[in-house]
Amino acid sequence: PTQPRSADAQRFRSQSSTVKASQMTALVEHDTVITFGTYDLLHVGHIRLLKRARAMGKRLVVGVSSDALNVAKKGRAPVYSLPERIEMLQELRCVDKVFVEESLEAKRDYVLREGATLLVMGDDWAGRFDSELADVCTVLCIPRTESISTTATIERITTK
Ligand code: C2G
Repeated sequence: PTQPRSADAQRFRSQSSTVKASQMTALVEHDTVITFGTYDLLHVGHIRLLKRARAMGKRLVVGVSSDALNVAKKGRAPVYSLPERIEMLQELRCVDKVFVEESLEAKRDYVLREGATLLVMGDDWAGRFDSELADVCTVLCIPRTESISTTATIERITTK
């Protein structure tokens, strides 16, 4: 479903003086925006990232990490299984398509396959993919939401 540009997008754009000149092309409206992640114990930090990414284009495609990839990335299995994580993401208004991300190294293939021209990630990934993907899409890393994470939530619950 296509949606009108949200107030969140307007706000983000109006803060664009914090975006480097090299990233200004990211502020042009894109057709397909892509992002990746595990999205385990879905929380407000994830939602804000997805909403902002969606606001930069006409559709948002999300590559959700397989359970095995999450073990490789974080050394533990996700709390929610892959089918559960896919189902929740698919129900979000800001998400148009979900596919499984099997490997961190396959970004170029995913970007080309999905026809994405903009990759948006949280700034914990800043500088990781920019040069590698520069010829296929624009890469934009946006600020993470402070003081919330899946890992911190797990710790909070398990230490009580
Ligand atoms: N995120 C955020 N604020 C938080 C937590 C997460 O903006 N407080 C963002 C992350 O920066 C990422 C997305 O939400 O862009 C998904 O986060 P994770 O589920 O932790 O996924 P991650 O391990 O970063 O996986 O190929 C790249 C990886 O698969 C990304």
